[in-house]
Amino acid sequence: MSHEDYPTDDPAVVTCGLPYANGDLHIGHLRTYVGGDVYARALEKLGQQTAFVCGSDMHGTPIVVNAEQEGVDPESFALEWHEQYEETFPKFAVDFDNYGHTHDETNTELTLEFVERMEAEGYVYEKEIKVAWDPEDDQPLPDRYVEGTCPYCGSKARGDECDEGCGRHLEPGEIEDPVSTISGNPAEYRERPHKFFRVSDLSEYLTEFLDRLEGTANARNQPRQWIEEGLEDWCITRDLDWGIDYAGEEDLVLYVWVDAPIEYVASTKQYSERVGSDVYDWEEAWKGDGEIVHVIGRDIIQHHTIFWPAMLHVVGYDEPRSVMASGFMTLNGEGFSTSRNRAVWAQEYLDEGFHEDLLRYYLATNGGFQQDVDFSWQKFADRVNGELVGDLGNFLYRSLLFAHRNWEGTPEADLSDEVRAEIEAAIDAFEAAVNDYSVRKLGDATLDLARFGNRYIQNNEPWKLVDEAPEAAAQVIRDCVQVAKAVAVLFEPLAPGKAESLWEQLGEDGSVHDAELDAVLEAPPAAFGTEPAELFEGVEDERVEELNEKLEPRVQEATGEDAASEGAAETESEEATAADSPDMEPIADERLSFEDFQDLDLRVGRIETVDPIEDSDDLVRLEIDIGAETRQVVAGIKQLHDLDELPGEKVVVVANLEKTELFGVESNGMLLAAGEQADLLTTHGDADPGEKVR
Ligand code: B3M
Ligand code: ZN
Repeated sequence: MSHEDYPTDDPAVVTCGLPYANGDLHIGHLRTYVGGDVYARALEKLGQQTAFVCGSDMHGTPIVVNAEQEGVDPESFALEWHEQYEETFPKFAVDFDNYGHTHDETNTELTLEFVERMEAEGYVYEKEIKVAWDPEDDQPLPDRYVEGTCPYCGSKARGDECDEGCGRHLEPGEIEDPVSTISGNPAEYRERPHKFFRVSDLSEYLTEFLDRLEGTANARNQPRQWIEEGLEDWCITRDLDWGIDYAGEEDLVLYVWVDAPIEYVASTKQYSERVGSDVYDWEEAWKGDGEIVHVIGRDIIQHHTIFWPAMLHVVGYDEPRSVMASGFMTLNGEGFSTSRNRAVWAQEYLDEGFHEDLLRYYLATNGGFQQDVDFSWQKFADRVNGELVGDLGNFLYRSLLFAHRNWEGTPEADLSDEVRAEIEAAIDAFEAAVNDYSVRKLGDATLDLARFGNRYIQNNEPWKLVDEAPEAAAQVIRDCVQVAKAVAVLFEPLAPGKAESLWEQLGEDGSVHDAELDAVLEAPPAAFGTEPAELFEGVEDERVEELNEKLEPRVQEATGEDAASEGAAETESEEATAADSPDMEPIADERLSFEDFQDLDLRVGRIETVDPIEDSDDLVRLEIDIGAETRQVVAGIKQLHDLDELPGEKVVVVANLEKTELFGVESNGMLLAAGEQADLLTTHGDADPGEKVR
């Protein structure tokens, strides 16, 4: 990969996957929007010109099927949700520069241009294919109108995606044993003429593209495999009334996945038209040399790394520089479910009175971006109390209050070299995190600095110095105020509201949003703006109990329904849980004695280094601190994790397993992991490396 580091001289576009305008948003949905927002803000901190855009996805069967169930027309149904999303995102400080939708004029026009161009370049052809049909209702059953079995992995699948199994996009006619989701009738297949995009011709281009692509590792590894298996052409039309009409074909609309990503361009164009192309030029971004960054959920990697770059390539637009694909979110260990109310809703979170920044922090930093993340009120409280209140809030409050009481603001002194170096290191870490596409490391950059601040004030004890050596005390506190200012700037992408309050407390002018990294080391004003106040409020145990009591009945009911409706229709990809899976391994009948279990020596470990083993597709060599010693362990996680994100992670290691050798490398222990994505087992409290797991 030969891209220049950020900031570059070219305009950047950061996009988030378009939400289907068809239902309430829950906090699981927010993960990619918060991730995108944090990333876009961080780029701006570096001075990179950035447009952060998104829009509602108004077309396709996800909308039609839901609208039909409610007895309303798809357009007004989708528009209503669109307006709601437009209001909801800013409440979480997800501030898109433009939020459009796929049914507006800009997108419709651009989409028609794209398709015309694809045709003109010879990439579109017509073919008779079999499409699912309801013989009783005599109507076609595109995409989410059918359910059946995935031809690739045998899992239950719906319409155009294998949402509970291998995650593949499914072409019309591919799903086996199709059944109508509307009538429950078994579907038959009928021949219909459809349009196809010759993606199979682009394997070579796409292979090279993937070698250049930055972002999370999952966004490169999965598609490489798909290309190796051979790319099929892509059906780009559907027998449907709702969507963008396919020019010249009365009964056909474009497949929703054609016009949806084009909204990224349309939304940028709308932004450009609003602010003027001298401020932001969408054409330079999309047809010149833009830095295009797509932030998505991992279930739509194929669309963003195969179909979309293929389209962009054919029409002569810039290819994405990066795709950041997040892992899934679970709630108390299981999938969110909109239809079964197994969720903490976005609005509900706010109604509980929590500041949006707490959730932003949790979502952005609880694990690497491509790792699956679980939410529970307890874990949320632990992170808020431990890091935001304990590390960050504590440092800020104690140092600023002390400054205020003794000097009524920032004491006069020069910033010490030691602290300057520490702040410079935090700036470097911030820049590295942006170039690594790691929102979690962005958080670490600030938290590590705050932890340093706490140690610094603790070791120097200015409260002891203030009477006898006031100058020495002034020096320490002057340093601390600079650290506080650095925190305000560096933490703004994650916690814009809280950073703004801190900025005001420090007496700074303007908005911290507009402050770039070079402001970090500028001297803070002498007088504070407001009396220091605690920035973060802790979440008490009783509060957690109360929140759990509210959530628990819903979770249980949804889980109960799960069991009752086994094999019945699922409608959401996020509902995929291991418990639903038809091929879940049965629990062994034979029992193990407690003594036998005790023979297993399981230890908490902390990953120190991770190196891919060359020539092996899957294996990596890890060094893991297990307390008494550091162990070398070989594990098959190369494709499944962003290796850069792993150092520092706590894991569970089988410490008394016989040594073995894999690819010529000794493995002295085993990492515990669950599921096909090798979700690594960890601990959630303060267990140190070396602690026994019982
Ligand atoms: N509307 C939602 C999803 O499948 C879909 C994203 C479109 S992004 C161009 O997650
Ligand atoms: Zn499958």
